[in-house]
Amino acid sequence: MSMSRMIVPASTVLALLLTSGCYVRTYHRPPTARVRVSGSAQASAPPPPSSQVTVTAQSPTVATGVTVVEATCTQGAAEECNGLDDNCNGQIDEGCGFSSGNIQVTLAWPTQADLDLYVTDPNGEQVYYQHTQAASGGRLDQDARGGCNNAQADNNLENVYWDQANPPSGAYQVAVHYWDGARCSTNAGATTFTLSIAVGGQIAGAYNYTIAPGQRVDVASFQL
Ligand SMILES: [Ca+2]
Ligand SMILES: [Ca+2]
Ligand SMILES: [Ca+2]
Repeated sequence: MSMSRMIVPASTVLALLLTSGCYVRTYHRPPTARVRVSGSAQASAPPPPSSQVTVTAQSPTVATGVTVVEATCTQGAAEECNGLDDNCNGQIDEGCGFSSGNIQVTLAWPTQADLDLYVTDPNGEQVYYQHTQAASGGRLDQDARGGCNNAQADNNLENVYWDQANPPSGAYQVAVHYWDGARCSTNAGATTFTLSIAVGGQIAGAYNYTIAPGQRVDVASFQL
């Protein structure tokens, strides 16, 4: 819509209003104030969520023996609780009771072994089952199969995430350990796990590795 405008000096407006008996309230808008424009025709798209704005990662470095899983996701597919992003939305196993965020590292495995996920942040602070909250914002959802605990809804997934807008920059290291403190864990024998890393709403890497009881493997590291 367009309108023609006529510029009238403020003093003239004031004089007219005073003579007509109207009360005039004036205020000044700061020169930097923003004006909100409504209407759908020219409305711009809403900004993306903060989880997808600024954070990117260099391609993770992978340890010897770790197999890189090629992307197999399908848009619209059902998201299974398997340590992979099945529906290509950049979140791993959403709907399985775990949190996501600007960084998400998810470990899944198919046996009764007690595997443990360790993610070390750029400050050297390690997030794992005995230290589930880091000062940098890192969180571990649960210690799956902790001491062969079967009480959890899903006993074969561990998930570490940073859900703030800007996790600290620097190097992150991801490791997995096979707890061998009891036969209820080690009876499972060698176990092949799947681990995925998502950064800034995109999958940075997905991996497989066959781990033996008592072994610890530094799966991957990545840099923000
Ligand atoms: Ca997903
Ligand atoms: Ca999945
Ligand atoms: Ca565990």
